[in-house]
Amino acid sequence: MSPSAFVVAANRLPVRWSEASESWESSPGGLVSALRPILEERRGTWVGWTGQPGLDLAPFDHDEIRQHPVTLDAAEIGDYYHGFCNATIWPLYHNAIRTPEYHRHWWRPYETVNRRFAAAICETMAPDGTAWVHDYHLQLVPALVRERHPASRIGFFLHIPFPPIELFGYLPWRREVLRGLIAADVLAFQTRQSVVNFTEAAVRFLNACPVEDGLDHDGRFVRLQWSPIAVDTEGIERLARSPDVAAHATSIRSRLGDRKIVLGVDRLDYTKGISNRLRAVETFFERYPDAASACAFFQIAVPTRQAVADYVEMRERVERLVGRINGRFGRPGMTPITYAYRSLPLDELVACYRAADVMTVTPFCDGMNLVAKEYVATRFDLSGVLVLSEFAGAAVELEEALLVNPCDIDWLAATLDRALRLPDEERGERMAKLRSQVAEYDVFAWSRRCLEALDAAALQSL
Ligand code: ADQ
Repeated sequence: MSPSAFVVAANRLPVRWSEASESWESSPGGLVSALRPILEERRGTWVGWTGQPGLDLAPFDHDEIRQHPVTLDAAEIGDYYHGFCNATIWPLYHNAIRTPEYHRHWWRPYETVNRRFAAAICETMAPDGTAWVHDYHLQLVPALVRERHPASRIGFFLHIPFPPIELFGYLPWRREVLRGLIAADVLAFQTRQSVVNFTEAAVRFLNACPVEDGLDHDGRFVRLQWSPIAVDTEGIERLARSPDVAAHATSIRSRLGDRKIVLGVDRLDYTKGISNRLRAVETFFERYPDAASACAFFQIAVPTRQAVADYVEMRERVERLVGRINGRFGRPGMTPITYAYRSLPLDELVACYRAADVMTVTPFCDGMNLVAKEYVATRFDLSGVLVLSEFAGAAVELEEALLVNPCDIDWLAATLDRALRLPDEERGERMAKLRSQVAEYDVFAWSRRCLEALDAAALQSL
């Protein structure tokens, strides 16, 4: 098989095995749609894990994208994925909201799996090809690919925040991680703050030298780039305008009693601030008489990392809170909070966005948060209000949202009241500005921005 000039590597392949149809199905998502044209044009390959333990498969084509599976066994899924990725790096990079755990027996499998990904990339990529590596699971990969294919171009995109040096410095393998990343040609982050944080860590722990737009390290230049990820704005708006979605949105509204609808949509993750949001809803119902009968709060929680005890406990806590609030404020035929613990197909999700008068996105810390941008993309009639945490990467661009501190329950409760009573004119003006932001800079603009920087790195090295 001829080598690929362009390889994308991420923890997961963009396909899932469906038991029902006994075939691979494309995973929905903006990243895949943004990369599809580039993968097709450059005859690219996607390297990633299938999501199933021990499954050892040869490369195959799906939906015109070459899939190159990487095998992980059950022990590696425990130590590399649930351990180092999601119990060390995830909490550490999200401001240590949970205490990160540092275990040598997790670090070694992380190294091993990163080596396996790098080997898979080198196997499939031409020696002068381009590899675009994604996220915190694969931070050692740039250096490992560079070792074997020194003439390749390597880009890395971090989907989550890069933490301040006071936190990153705790990582026992901080130098190894930095050396892994700094071997890229372009390192891209969701926010300028992450660029600053990475620069400080590389200067302190690797003696890298800041230069314009990047760093010099060991005689090499690495470009640091601020590249906030975005959504397929046009595609989402098209769906939002479709008659089926409109009919579904109307039926959601009528099933919720034709009250004002406040929506929350998140993976059930402790970074997302779901409990605080619910506590704010409770305070709102306490403080503003009739609020519980005038508005319905709808929380959709997507199952995630269900094997991890912390996530199981969080689910119980959230569900207890929902029960308590409904117990306090509900009446026969009127449930203040509707809660769904499941993943939805995109058209149903968009119908929920269309049904919502107010969208609440209140993470304690979030690389970007695509839900906020998706909601805005669906508001073609300029209706709707976005309540957004200052601590989501999206807040940098979506300044016209009603910004909140998710730890300030009183502020959050007061903002719910304000959002529901925002004068039409102000609401329309804010939404128009938000919409021009997501229209101008969509997921295709994002991938162009990242890949142009990588192509420029290729020219510089000629
Ligand atoms: P996530 O933490 O997963 O991503 P987010 O940016 O909100 O967070 O993306 C979630 C995606 O899942 C959205 O595209 C949304 O449509 C989808 N989704 C949400 N609820 C759903 C539901 N009930 N059913 C089906 N789909 C649902 C990480 C980082 C983020 C960063 C992204 C992309 O943590 O900060 O924005 O990567 O870089």
